[in-house]
This record gives sequence, structure tokens and C-alpha cells, in this order.
Amino acid sequence: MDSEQKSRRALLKTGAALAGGITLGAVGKANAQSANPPTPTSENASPMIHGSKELIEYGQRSKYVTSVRIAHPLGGRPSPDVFGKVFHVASPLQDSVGVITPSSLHYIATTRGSFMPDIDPKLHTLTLHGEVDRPLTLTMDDLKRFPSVTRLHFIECAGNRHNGKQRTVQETHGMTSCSEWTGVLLSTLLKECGLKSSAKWFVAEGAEEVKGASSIPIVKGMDDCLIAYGQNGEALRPQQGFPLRIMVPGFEGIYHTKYLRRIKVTNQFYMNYNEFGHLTREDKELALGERIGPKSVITYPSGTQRLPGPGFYEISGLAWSGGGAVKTVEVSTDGGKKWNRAEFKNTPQRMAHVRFAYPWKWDGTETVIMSRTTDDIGQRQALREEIAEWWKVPFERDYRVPGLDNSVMPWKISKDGSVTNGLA
Ligand SMILES: Nc1nc2c(c(=O)[nH]1)N[C@H]1C(S)=C(S)[C@@H](COP(=O)(O)O)O[C@H]1N2
Ligand SMILES: [Mo]
Repeated sequence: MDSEQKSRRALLKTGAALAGGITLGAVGKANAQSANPPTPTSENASPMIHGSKELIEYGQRSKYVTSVRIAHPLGGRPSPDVFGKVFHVASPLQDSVGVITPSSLHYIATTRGSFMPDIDPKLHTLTLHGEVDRPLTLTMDDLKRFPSVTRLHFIECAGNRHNGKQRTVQETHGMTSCSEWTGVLLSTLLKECGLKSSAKWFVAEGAEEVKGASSIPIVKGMDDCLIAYGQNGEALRPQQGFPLRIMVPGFEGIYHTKYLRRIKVTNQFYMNYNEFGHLTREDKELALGERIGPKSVITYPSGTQRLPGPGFYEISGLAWSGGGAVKTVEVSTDGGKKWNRAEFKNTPQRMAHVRFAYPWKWDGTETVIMSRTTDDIGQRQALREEIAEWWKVPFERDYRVPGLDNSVMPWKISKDGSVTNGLA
């Protein structure tokens, strides 16, 4: 590196420091432009961002955008903990727009708290074996030679449940996210292996010590399971299972094994470590029972946000279902007396978040807003009181829904515009 290159590098570093917020005056004369910043006037109010290596190479968001993930109360432990293990981490849905969760903000869940494997993709392989004619071991390069698909899918942790103690939508619903996933359909690989007629289930196993293995009906595997290496236009993040994970669209999060290294096709249900919460070994029952129900939540306005005053607002939120595509979303602005059809901001896709909205003129009185959804196969998201009635138990506002909680979420709007948890 000659001295000119060196001083150029130093300059680039100065640029980085500037982007980090050091006052322009402290930079000195090295960079004439920065030494004489334009005086902010009404015409020219914002300072310029100076290019830095980091900013040019991989990009950075504006320093004014500060939305971050948080450790989810579900884990009951910090993430990372003192050992560097990661538990449940929730996505900031209150700041979300559109339907894609940025990879940096995708929720994270580890079944028992885990270190995240730091896998060299050149050394990683996926083995498919068991009840097949031709077992296969594929490198990442091999996998990328198969025809690929790109699909929008949500994932949701079974622990994504809301109660009256949570304050924000990040706490109530932040254990779900939606990405565009790219990879090879599992059916493509299984056809290459040749399934034996004894093939009834498969077990997807991850590379870390807890393995993240689950038994999944082979019919589901041949339907829409996706062996994904891409997320939102680039490689998966380590938190999402780099270099490979399986997507089991619509099934609860735990089935979506990360750091995927082995698929064993079996002739029966295998009782794996992950099966602690799964109540059935009957494939149809499991396929129905472990599927996320139709669910929706209003993300704006939501808990701890504030409406500045009476007037027009676009109520906005997310809806999804493990039963297919979302069919309708309804919004109530009067505590459930009247339900109004919401509009979609994008085309609903199978097992993917859809963004809905409802235009609303708030008159400044206290009220409760909520949303409910239906899906392709005719399921409807239920109110907590309807679920209590179904189970024939007395209803209390903070009733704990058994199993997966896809009940309707109410947000209370007070006269001063403050938004709080309607279950509190
Ligand atoms: N290998 C492995 N896969 C795993 C897990 C794990 O701990 N290890 N956690 C599961 C759980 S409980 C969920 S909810 C999803 C979460 O996926 P995400 O972290 O990409 O959001 O991954 C699943 N796959
Ligand atoms: Mo999970």
C-alpha cells in the first residue's frame, strides 16, 4: 500500500467516524469538505453522510432508525446470556411496514438455548437416507445445482402468546416473522433419492448439540417443504440456520430445523428430543394440530404508541395462517360490536404474512380496536371469550388459551390517545 492509498484509507475511516456522529469540527483539516460543513438553513437542513468502507460495502440503516430485537419474556432469560447462549428473541413488529421482516430483525428461537453453530459452508453437507432407494450426500454447491424456488413464508414460535402483562406488540406477537426464502423443494430431493413404499415420516436434524430434530409426515415433505439456503435475497443469517434450514410452511416454528445436515426418512414416528410438547403420533392429527391457526394483530396503533389527537388514521397490521393464504381480515374500532372489512396491501400468499389496513377517523373517545382473520380453508380467528366458551370454562379477560394462542388481540385507545394492552 503506498502512502497515498494509506491516507485515502485514513480518510475513509474519518468518514466512518463522522457517520458515527462525531462533530465535524473535530475532524480537522484533512478533509476540506468536512472541515467546512454547510451551515444548516431552512433550505439545507441536514448534514451529509460521508461514505465509509462499511457503508459502501454492505450498507447501513440511518442512525435515526433505531428499531431493535429484544429478549422475549417467554425465555425468562436474557439473550445472549452470560455464556453467550441465545434463547427467544422478538422482532419489533410495531415498527414493521410491508410484509418482509428484514433478516437483521427476524425473530430468533432456540429450543433449549443454544450457541449458534458457525458453519463453514464449504464443509457442510446434507445427507438424505433411511427409507429411500438411493441415499444422497450433497454439498452446498451440489444443492445449488438443483432447480430452485423462491417463496414468501412466515415462521411462528409456538410460544408466541399474548397476555395482559405485555406492553408492546413486540412482546405480544414478536415471535413471528416473514421472509422470502430460496432453496430446493424437499420433494425434488426425495424424488432424486426414490422413496420406498415404507416411507411414512421423516426426521430433519440440525448440526448443533440439541439437533432441533422433529418427526414430520412424509406427505408434508412431498408437498411444500423447502430446503432453504437463501433469505431475502442473500444467504441465510447464522441466527436463521446458515447455511441451510428446512421450511415446513404453516407448521409451528420448532419444525423448521436450522443448520440442517440430515434428513432421515422413516417408517414410523420417531420420538425425538423436540417432541416434548407434541401430543400425537398420528400423522393427520399432527399435521392439523401443529399447524398455526389463522391469526392477525394490529401493529399500528399498538401498545405504548400514542395517537396525537382525533382525526384520520390508517390502522395497519399483519395476518397469517398455517392453513393456507389469508382470505379476509376484519377490523373493529368499537370493541367488537361492528366488524369492517380491511383491505390488503399485498397479494395474500400461502403461509405468508399479509399486510392489512383499515382507514379510521378517531373521534377522540375511549375505545378498543382489534382485528380478526379467515383463511383459505374456512378457519376463522376466534375471540378469547369464544375459545373459553368452546372449552366450557368461565371467561376472564386474561384467560389463558390452551395450546397455540391465535386469539384476537385487543388494543385500548384512551382519551389522551395512549394505546395500551386491551387484555390488561
Ligand atoms: N437446529 C435448530 N433448529 C431450530 C431450533 C433450534 O434450537 N435448533 N429452534 C426451533 C424453534 S423453537 C423455532 S420457533 C424456529 C425459529 O426460527 P428462527 O430462529 O429462524 O426464527 O426454529 C426452530 N429450528
Ligand atoms: Mo419455537
